[in-house]
Amino acid sequence: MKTETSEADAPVVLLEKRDGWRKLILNRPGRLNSVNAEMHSALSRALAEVRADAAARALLLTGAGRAFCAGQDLGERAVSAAGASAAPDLGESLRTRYNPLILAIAELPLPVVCAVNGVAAGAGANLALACDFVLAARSAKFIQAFCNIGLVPDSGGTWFLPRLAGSARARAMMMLGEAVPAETAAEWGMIFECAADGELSAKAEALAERLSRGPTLAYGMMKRAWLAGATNSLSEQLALEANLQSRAGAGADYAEGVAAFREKRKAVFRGE
Ligand code: T3D
Repeated sequence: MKTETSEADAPVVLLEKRDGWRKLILNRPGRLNSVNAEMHSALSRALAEVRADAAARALLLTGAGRAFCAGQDLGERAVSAAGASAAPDLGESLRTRYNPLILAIAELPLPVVCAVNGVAAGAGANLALACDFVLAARSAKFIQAFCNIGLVPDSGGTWFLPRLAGSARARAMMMLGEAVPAETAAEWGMIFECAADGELSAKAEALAERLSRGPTLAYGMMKRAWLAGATNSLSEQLALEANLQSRAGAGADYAEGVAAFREKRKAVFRGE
């Protein structure tokens, strides 16, 4: 278990090792897991650790306590503003902290499951949407809270949200800043699934475990293709698919998958 310690000596991020997958927990429950500078550093290190870990084939992200994540720690912003002659450059904060965090998740060559255990607001909502599977507890809600404090949605919200929820719903969420319950988010296709509160953790863990036994190399390439598909022309995307399939087809998992099909047994993928 990783122990990134805060001033109060509480670990702000926990990284737990499971058989074939890793569990990353945002752990500032008293501040609804809002993200301060210390948590940014800890998350960055934890994600780099997962990426370098050859035994990690899926990642589960969740929050401790009653919230998933309330976005930027606004207490930290108040301190910065009071101590500075000019307002802090929030663009710089995005460039150096939030943007690398979102890219680290979107470009992690492993499936990322997000278990939204409670409210997900501001950058916290968009952190969830950057993951490959979002499961949310029935009592959870998603809030594009930025407009409530005079900001523009960030952390990929203007990119992910219209693609997932559709333009009309994305605009309403962003401009009204109202809470969207987990059940509605699932109906809209904004998230994968809404689960009973008491079942969320087990469902998300079972999914991470299942994914950790899948064709990891192919999963990583799927993520690349999805990202590239947002801007590629059809012919560019077809060319990319052909390149990725060359690599997948040369992999051990393809050989195993075809052999298992022919032998009428379940494939045992090694992720290669
Ligand atoms: O600055 C940059 O770097 C740019 C990037 C910005 C990215 C962003 O994420 S901007 C958006 C920041 N987030 C928000 O605006 C959300 C603020 N929080 C809320 O709107 C509400 O707290 C929630 C809707 C999330 C939850 O409401 P509720 O009623 O369940 O809880 P609460 O009572 O409001 O909060 C409980 C405690 O957590 C409370 O502290 P207290 O009074 O018990 O001492 C509250 O102040 C604290 N808290 C909640 N959110 C934050 C927070 N503390 C610091 N930062 C927060 N974001």
